Amino acid sequence: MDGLLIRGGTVVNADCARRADVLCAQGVIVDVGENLQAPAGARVLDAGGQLVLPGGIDPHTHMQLPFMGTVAVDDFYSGTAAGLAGGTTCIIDFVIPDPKEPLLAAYRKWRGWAEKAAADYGFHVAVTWWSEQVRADMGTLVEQEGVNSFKHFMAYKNAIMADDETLVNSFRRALELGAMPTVHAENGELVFQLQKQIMEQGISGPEGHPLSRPPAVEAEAAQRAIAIADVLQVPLYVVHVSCAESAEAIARARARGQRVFGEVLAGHLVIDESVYRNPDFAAAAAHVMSPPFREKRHQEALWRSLQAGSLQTTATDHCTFCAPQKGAGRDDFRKIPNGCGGVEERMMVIWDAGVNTGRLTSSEFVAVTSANAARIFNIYPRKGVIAAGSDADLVLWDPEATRTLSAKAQRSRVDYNVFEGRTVTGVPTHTVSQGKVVYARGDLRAERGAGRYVKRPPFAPVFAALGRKARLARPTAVMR
Ligand code: URQ
Ligand code: ZN
Ligand code: ZN
Repeated sequence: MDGLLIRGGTVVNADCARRADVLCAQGVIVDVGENLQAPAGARVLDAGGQLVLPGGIDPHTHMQLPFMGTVAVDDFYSGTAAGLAGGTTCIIDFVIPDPKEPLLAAYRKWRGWAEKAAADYGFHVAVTWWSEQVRADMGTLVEQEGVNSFKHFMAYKNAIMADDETLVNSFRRALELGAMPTVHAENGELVFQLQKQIMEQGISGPEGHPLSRPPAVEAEAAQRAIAIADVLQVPLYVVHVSCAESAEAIARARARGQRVFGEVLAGHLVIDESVYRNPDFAAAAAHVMSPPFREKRHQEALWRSLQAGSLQTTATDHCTFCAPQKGAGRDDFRKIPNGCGGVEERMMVIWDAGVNTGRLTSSEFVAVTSANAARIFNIYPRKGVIAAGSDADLVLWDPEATRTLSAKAQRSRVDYNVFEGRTVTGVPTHTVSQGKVVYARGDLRAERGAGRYVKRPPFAPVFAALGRKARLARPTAVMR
């Protein structure tokens, strides 16, 4: 029998924490309760009083993304392996078609890349252009491929930016299909013009990056996406909310009863914009991502939004480029590939800065690192909870142990760590994926190709297939 009994821990779910053993078999949780017996042949893992958490879900990664003339160095194997070493057992990555590239062709390409994944994964599919074929492909992706979320980049003009025609058509189509539209909210035209203006002023280094993307550029797009979703009565998920203004816009919309969800990156919660003033180009360029790291005051607003429940998930936007790749922008910050790492460090950073400071309880930690992403993207209770019948994705968590985060120690292939030197208290000691111990006290046994593609069902399609008069109706699906 391939069973695993995790004994002597405290199980922490988003709704409650209790002393309980966990029995797993054939990759699923069979029983959760006190004094469980290990069947013959089962492995027994003594949790020794540690916490037992649902495996982390990172709803925002870009493994081996082709972007800005290069390719992210962490692929689906190395990136998911790094995640397992940090307690994350499932990622939701992105299929990003080039403009005019058929969505289904891009989807098949990404599916091929992801076959090497060491942990489970799903895909948001980006809608980067619009046509009747895009409309049809969205239907195929929802009805046949288990995609229930579609991404829209409101930034990256002349590349993957979605204009209002694409946004409105795609949001409407998502509503018909019972899928969630998501947005990267930055006004791409403002970024484009501010970048040009800043270069003309003679500022070409990484310090120009945050200057060209002030909070107002993000807040405008967030508010516009919220307004479009409100008119169309479709839910909305805003990725990497980085500033107080966007978080407040989401809170206002939710207070009006609009179904808007928000995500915050571990990096935006603890790293500020001073990193761009580092005189060392490589160190500053290493932190170039969008939206940029902000002034410290935004961090408190983001933490309070997480505490208040107006932001629901934490992610990393793990999209890693090494120094030689970042060097493409040595004389022009617009050419620095945007992206940073974090998939291994996310849960430790959120625990250390969130739970140890009293901002989050351990159950709220589970909510924002796992359960809420599972609920919003409709894979709960398969993922996001320790309960009979759920996937056996678990983390043994030692709240007293410490680890110093560094590029030297990390599993990612990238050559820097945005959390460099941060010593955290509260670390994963074991990660269990599909009922197997894949990480144990530094010993990572991530298996290439062991990850499974996770289909994510649509929420109840609001109205039947095309042909009926399209009515604007409130989604029937219950989305917490
Ligand atoms: O914008 C994104 O989310 C992708 C392209 C990763 N890069 C980044 O700077 N966030
Ligand atoms: Zn983005
Ligand atoms: Zn991203």
